[in-house]
Amino acid sequence: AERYNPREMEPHWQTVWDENGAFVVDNDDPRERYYVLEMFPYPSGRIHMGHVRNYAMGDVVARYWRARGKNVLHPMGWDAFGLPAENAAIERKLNPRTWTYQNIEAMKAQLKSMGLSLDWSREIATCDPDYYRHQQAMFLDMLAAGLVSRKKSKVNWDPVDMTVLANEQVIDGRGWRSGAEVQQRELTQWFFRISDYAEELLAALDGLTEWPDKVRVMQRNWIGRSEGLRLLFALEPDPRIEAKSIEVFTTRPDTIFGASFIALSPDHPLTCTLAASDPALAEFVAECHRQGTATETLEKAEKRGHFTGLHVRHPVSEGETLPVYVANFVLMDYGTGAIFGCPAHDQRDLDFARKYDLPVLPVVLPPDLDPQEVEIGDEAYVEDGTIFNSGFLDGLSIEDAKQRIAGHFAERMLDGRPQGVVEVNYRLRDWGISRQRYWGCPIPVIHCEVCGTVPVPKKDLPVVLPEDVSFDKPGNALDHHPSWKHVDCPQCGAPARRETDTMDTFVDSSWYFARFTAPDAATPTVLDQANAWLPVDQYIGGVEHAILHLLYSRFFTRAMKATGHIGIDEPFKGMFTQGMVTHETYRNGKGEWVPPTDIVLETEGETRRARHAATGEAITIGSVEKMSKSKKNVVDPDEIVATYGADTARWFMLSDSPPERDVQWTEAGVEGASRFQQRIWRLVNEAMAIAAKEAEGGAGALDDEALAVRKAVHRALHQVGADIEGLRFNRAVAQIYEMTNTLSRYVGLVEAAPRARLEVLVEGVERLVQLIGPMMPHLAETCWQVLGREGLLADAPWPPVDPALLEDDSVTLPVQVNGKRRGEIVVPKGAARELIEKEALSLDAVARMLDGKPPRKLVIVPDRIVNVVV
Ligand code: ANZ
Ligand code: ZN
Repeated sequence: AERYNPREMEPHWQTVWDENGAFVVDNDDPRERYYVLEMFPYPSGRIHMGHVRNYAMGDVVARYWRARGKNVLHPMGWDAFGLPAENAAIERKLNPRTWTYQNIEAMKAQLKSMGLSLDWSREIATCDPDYYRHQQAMFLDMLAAGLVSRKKSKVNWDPVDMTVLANEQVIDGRGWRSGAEVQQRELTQWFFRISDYAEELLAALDGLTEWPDKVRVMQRNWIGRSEGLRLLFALEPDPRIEAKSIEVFTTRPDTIFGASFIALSPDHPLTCTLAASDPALAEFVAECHRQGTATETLEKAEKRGHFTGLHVRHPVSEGETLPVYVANFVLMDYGTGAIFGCPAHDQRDLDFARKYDLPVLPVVLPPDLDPQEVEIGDEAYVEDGTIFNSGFLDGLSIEDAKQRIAGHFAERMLDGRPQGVVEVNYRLRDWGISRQRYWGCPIPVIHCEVCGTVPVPKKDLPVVLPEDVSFDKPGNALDHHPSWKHVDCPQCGAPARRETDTMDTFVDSSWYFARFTAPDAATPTVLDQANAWLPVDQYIGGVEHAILHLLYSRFFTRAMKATGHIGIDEPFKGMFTQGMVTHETYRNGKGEWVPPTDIVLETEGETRRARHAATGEAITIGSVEKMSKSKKNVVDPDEIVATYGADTARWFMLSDSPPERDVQWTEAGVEGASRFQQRIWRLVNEAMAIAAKEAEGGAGALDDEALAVRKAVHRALHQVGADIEGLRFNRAVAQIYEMTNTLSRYVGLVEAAPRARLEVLVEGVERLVQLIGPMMPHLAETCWQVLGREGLLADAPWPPVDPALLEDDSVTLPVQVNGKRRGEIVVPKGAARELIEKEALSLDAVARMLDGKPPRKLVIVPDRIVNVVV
């Protein structure tokens, strides 16, 4: 046969599937439902290899369950709002909408060239008013239900880009794009009250048994529940202030005897009061603000403070006082914005104490040390131990000491209230969704001088983004628009102003999976349909979304439930996070990155060398890294599909490593995959050629060889199914390789053989074609035709496994002589005593010990063990 030509066959089948509506899903189909979803892409312009890997996996799952007779929903859409579109608008003078839709079109063509079994009739773009109108409607419902609030909060403000930045976008105190020093501003912002759900979001993690443990751990840490104590410290009188006490939040009240200072946040009210008359303190506070409040920055930054001149009374060590500092590492929006420092048992406190020469008193004794052996150097002791140096807490465990001290302070009064109150705290903050940006979903609210903030009446939705925008000025183009924001108040009719903030794009992706279940509905969801399809049976995406996107979606689903748009709590039943696609890196003599396409690799024994293809210059082979533009080690999916075809790319992506790990893209690997594709093609054609010739041959009994092949085929069927269900794609691929080897060997034996053998071969080849169907669907569909099967393979059911053929029918029996193991024999399962006896006694070791005499006794436990007594 001719070589298989993917360039011809792949587009052919894509058209056939399309024309047959092969993957269009009917909501009224009575079969059991299965919903598989890959995280939808941002329309950046081109798909990358990470997408290929992600969608190849999802497609295997979709095609498999489809063949298993389920009604499979496998949709695709576009996470289409966001900053890059605005940047393109500025740089290229393109309207963000035009840019976005051009990209969608280009990427859709790329996805289509991959042959994914997607229901394109349900395509969604989040920037489409038909999508975001429903988001606006739900926002209003959530606002009415008290799930949305508007409050003043500290934000990172980039004075050049004139926008709020997320903490993650502040790097070393500077805006990630502009490089400008970020300022702290108080802005009134819209928030989703996700923190109201902190406990529930935490507790429900236990039920997500089909999620990776690491993702659950990350969410747990992000929610960050801690049980602590609010504790009052009595202030020594000071003429500058009126306050009589400082309240701190601590999770380690057991270390109170080791306290050596108090630290206030730069934004603490007391700090503000003092700074008003203390220029040095005011300067310190300003410095802290320049540094920003991003967790990462804070962790790396040097711990610094400024002494206020105030002191508090030590709450347990009679007669002692503690100095009060303002410190850069204390946040205002956590706990009370004030802490007590115990340097011996907290690293930040220790760094701080060393710098300002404060006492370091250990109060937790490590399990295997004597008190006099304890010494704190540069490292705080944060492990478990027994309390010491602590008066009435001495000898208690940390947990017991916490209880005891909480009880102690609960009974004491200070400043008219109990000195200590137990409190549960969460790290999780409310979700600030206001963005001072054009290309996002408008927040459907109107500000009226008389009525305050007035929701846009639902009949006036959607609030549509204007298209005639200009990006000449930095900042929010919506705000600059000459007319858009000027409206009449829907309540009193007075001239009023539209909210010009748009929603964080994470809102858009927090419910798209629900919209897919009824993408054309006039309401955000159709309750019955959403409930029938959801939760998503298998969600697949990058681990980079393990926290925010997944947490927001879990919250939003609950908020949708509270407002009657859905009947479930958890959106994703099964979650899978795939590894990254990596590639070697290359550098030239000047240390510049060189793309793989410019390079020729040479192998000489163990050593590999690289040359520049055009100049011949020696190239250094560097480490294997995640594909990234900056290191130029990216491989373009389009080029791969054009050269090798989509099936080869898909196959290679699935074959080389476990799906949760990184996979290294190599040219040798793709070529291997491509060769395998041809090998299957040859095998199928060879088998059919023999079949055509031998069809007249006489029938015969199934001989041993044929039976062994049938067994191998059914074992592979069974295993590949189990591996796909368990998302062990690389193992499924390995099974298929093995099966192909078995069948290739068998082809030689079948020639001029009885008909029974031929049937086994044809069955085997047909099963092979079905097994590669989810992975290499185009090749499989072509082979299906060669096999002369009716209809599309895409519509064919998954082949059944004959359980009788799975049974292994030989057993290995250990053979003992006088209770000591001397060897083993392999016999058919349920073999007769005579056979076992004969085999056991003829073992060399046994024969030697018998020395020609018959055994005194022979114990045979069938299928288990043989014991010879001599
Ligand atoms: C005294 C102490 C002693 C603390 C010790 C720790 C170890 P988690 O577990 O993350 O909740 N803290 C409290 N409020 C803070 C704020 N606004 N900014 C920065 N740090 C703050 O952390 C709680 C601990 O972090 C608290 O317990 C407090 O320090 C600090 F050996 O109090 B601890
Ligand atoms: Zn009004």
